Amino acid sequence: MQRIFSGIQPSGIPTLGNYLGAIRNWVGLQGDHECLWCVVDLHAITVFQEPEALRTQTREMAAVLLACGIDARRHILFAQSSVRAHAQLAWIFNCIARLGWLNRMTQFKDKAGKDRENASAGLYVYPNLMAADIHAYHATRVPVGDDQKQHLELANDIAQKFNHDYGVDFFPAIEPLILGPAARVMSLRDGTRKMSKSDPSDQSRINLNDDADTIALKIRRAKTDPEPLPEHVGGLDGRAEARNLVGIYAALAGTDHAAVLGTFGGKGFGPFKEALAALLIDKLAPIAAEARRYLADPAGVDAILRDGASRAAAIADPIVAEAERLVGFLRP
Ligand code: AQP
Repeated sequence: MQRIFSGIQPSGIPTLGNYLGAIRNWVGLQGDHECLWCVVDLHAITVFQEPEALRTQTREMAAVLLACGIDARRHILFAQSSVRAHAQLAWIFNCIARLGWLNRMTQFKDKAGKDRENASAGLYVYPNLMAADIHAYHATRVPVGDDQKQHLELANDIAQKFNHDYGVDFFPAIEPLILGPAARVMSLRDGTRKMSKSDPSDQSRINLNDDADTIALKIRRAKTDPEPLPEHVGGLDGRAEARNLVGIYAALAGTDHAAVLGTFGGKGFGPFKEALAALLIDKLAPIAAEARRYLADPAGVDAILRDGASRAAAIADPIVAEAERLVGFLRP
């Protein structure tokens, strides 16, 4: 059985984008893989987080993952900072990765924006930590959104260089798993930007804990254009907001853009938005209710994370100890 590692940042409440691009696919992979699901708080602090908010968000993220169907008994759910091996291996990888490789990473350019000089050093070496997350477990498959493909290529380059420099065949190659029809969900306010949990505008996203009224209002206010929906998929070209809403409907209904346009094409956005809101509420309300049930017992969620961390460390510690031996650290 192949081992999977994937992570999600506790940098806010998880969104519909996180759900359709990642979490929903994770749940489906649990049947035939050995899975490690990680709330990546070390990654989250590459951008400043209020300490109390970070603690709360880490617990909330775990609760939402459990509510979505992540199975913490048969698999492992834990917070990244609780397993020291991630940071230990990341330092070694900081010394393996080349500046030229990191300079090509488009996510750093996107996230640092125009104010690069003021971005944290952690944001710059974020891909090295991500490589360590995966290689610390000798995981070979990583389900991610398509925006993360470049980071996985870098993780493979790091593994190859480590193996080459130390004359070993220690870190295996990893394979990205890009799943699902809605690989990229876009902002409700701007169809050219991805939906993000840290977007300053709450109206730009559906949060997995939004109640029915909030979902309905956000969809009603979602940006569109004055034309009716097209009857054919080609008519979505140049209409980023319409394409995004149709894509969300298709992903939630388990169908494709053409089938959605078969029903709603030629009509105005009004009835389509009403149907989309009803579908979202139908799919997301049970998740929000289940997450609330978990969060009513915060100590219970913390106990699940603690148990996950000790099982994760039992896998990662010997692998990272061997990497340290290969590098030449003396363990007197
Ligand atoms: N809009 C999206 N559409 C599809 N997939 C998405 N993912 C994130 N946003 C979308 C996928 O969710 C997984 C976890 O992401 P993350 O929390 O580690 O970081 P992120 O990609 O930076 O997500 P956010 O929501 O945009 O967080 P912030 O706002 O903190 O930067 C990944 O597999 C990602 O591809």
